[in-house]
Amino acid sequence: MSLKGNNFIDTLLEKPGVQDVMSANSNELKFRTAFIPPVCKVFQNDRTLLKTKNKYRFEVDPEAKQQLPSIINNKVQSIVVCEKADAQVISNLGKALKIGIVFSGGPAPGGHNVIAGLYDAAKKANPKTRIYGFLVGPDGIIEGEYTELNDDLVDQYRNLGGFTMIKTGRTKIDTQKKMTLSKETLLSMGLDALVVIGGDDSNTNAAFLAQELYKSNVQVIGVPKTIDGDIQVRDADGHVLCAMSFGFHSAARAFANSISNLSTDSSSDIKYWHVCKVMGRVASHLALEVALQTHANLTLIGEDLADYVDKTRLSRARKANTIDYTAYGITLRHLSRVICDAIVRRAAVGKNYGTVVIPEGILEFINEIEVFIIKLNTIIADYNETHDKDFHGRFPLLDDKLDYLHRLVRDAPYGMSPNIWHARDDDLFNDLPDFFQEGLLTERDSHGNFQFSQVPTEGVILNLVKDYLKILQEQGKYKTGIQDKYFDKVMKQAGLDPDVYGPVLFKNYGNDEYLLVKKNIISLRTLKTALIRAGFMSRAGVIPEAVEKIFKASVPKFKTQSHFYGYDGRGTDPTFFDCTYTYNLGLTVFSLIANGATGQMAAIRNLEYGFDQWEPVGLPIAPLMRLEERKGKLALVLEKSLVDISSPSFKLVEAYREKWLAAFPGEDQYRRPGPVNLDKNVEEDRPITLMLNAIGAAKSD
Ligand code: FBP
Repeated sequence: MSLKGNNFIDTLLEKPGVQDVMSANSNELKFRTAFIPPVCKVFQNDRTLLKTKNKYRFEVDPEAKQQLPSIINNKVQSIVVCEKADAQVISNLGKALKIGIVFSGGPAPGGHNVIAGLYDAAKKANPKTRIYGFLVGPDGIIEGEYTELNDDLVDQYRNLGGFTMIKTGRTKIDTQKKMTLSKETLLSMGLDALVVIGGDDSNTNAAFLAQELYKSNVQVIGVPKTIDGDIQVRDADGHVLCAMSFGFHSAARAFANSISNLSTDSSSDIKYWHVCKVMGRVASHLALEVALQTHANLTLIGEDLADYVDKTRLSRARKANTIDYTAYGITLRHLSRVICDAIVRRAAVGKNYGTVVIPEGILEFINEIEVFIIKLNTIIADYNETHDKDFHGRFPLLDDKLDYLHRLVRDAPYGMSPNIWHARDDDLFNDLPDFFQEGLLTERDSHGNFQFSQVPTEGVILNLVKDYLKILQEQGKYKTGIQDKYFDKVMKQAGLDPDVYGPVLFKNYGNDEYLLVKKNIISLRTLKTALIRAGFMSRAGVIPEAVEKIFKASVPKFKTQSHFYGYDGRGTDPTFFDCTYTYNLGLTVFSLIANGATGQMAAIRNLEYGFDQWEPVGLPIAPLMRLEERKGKLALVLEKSLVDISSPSFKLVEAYREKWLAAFPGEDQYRRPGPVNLDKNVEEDRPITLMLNAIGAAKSD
């Protein structure tokens, strides 16, 4: 678009420096695109081979054996230096190839570097090799939409975040028709290999494509991508083969930087509780890393809450000689109590502010909600299977959807239970606020997954928190602590004796630095009653101004700001760790392809240790697959990894909870991770979660 024609602008543009600062080519961009990530030792050699590692074993699901027979016996392969290259090896490894690459699922920082690594290695092995990028995700394969990558395109995106170069999409190749169309595209292009950069569902797709294309000699290689960090691979004996998917570190660092800034703001302005929902569809890995990066006052971890036991209920039941099953696992109500407890305790030391981190997928770990999610998934999937129009198309409005659910109960034949939606489900569901019902009924993604990012989880939790805080306030249990020095000063300035008023007003006068107004004083009226009873004033008298001021300061104000950290961190530029990790993943992909592998996922072992210990490998996808519920049915998918609550990283977060809550007089314990930097001297060189787990697992001498 030309800017010419406006004299004022034309003159400005001619002035030195103006064009430069108005250009999109920022210094950061120049620095990033010129950066060359270090490569693992094995890739400092021109030729690499694969070495089978028989020591790793997997417990194979019989369903995977049946559905993926050609790749089920794949083994872990290590990339090794080709020591002696005879003519045959040289020709094999230097063949001109045609390779297709596709992004699948949500963006994750570092994806462009996987392409750059593959491109560099492939072109170095044979400049005639051609690399094609399928456009807008798997749809590009199904519809045959692709572009050939060249130096200019690849160089433009080196070390940059997003999947902008070829875009991404969430389509799943899950029907015979889509599989046939995909196969037609790949065969008509004469591809030797397809690279699928994706999460658990996309790597599942890669395995099925590898099976389908096995006889046609088209190799398929997966790459573990997802900011959620839930692709982590261990063998049956617990050996870590892939400690983390790429993109996780960068997203966590971006979230952490923003949340740390909020902590700084809230501890300056001392006015707001910042409620931060962070992405991670199910697993709470991102929330855990954010906790370690920021030391936020309270971080909820879904996997930990699922393990929650309500000890009060248990002991009440024990006394009554009964069993209270509702004491196991957390409910929304329990959860709001946990949060309120933190708020009340900080208020008691004068801190009516703070930061709370809530993982996006927390609802999955709350019993009552998880049941709804599973039931509604099945109802929607059943509807879609038996009708021409899909559920959301047929019932666009919330009322229509609710009416359908009511009908499931109403029209059920007498005495039979024909479906999974019962009158009790209907009643409980009707008690939820509209916006939450709408969220739970939201359209599932193409893989049948519940879209947690679409549900205002933090809103639901906050409403419950606000309600309960009101109750606690009425019960006189939620008060702002008044610093003793301040009370002393205010009273003396008014000519009143603090030692006379103190014991009447406060329950801990003379004992603590922060003074808590007595439980029964919850209003000016009850304050007056207390003063009359103490003989400090008559019924007709007026509360001394200083005393009223102190009382008002003790009434907590709960003000919140909600934030959702997801898409922003997903789009951040990659950290030094992710830049290096992904570039080496790209090199690994090429080695796997050049050496004939298929049905393997490129990975780097020892990510949890220093760079000099990294070991590029190919991991067999099929043996990692398990049956999981998708679209209301059991389907084979790559197993998701959840936060291990016995891991050192979680145990440390648990141990530091009290410290980070800082419900004591004095400074908070916030940590400043700083922005994503691409500088290994400023940024830590790997996710803190990985570092701690590795240190924690190491045997001491
Ligand atoms: P992937 O598993 O595809 O990497 O995506 C993960 C994620 O970023 C989740 O954290 C989030 O719940 C979801 O994508 C959001 O999806 P969408 O982009 O469809 O809104």
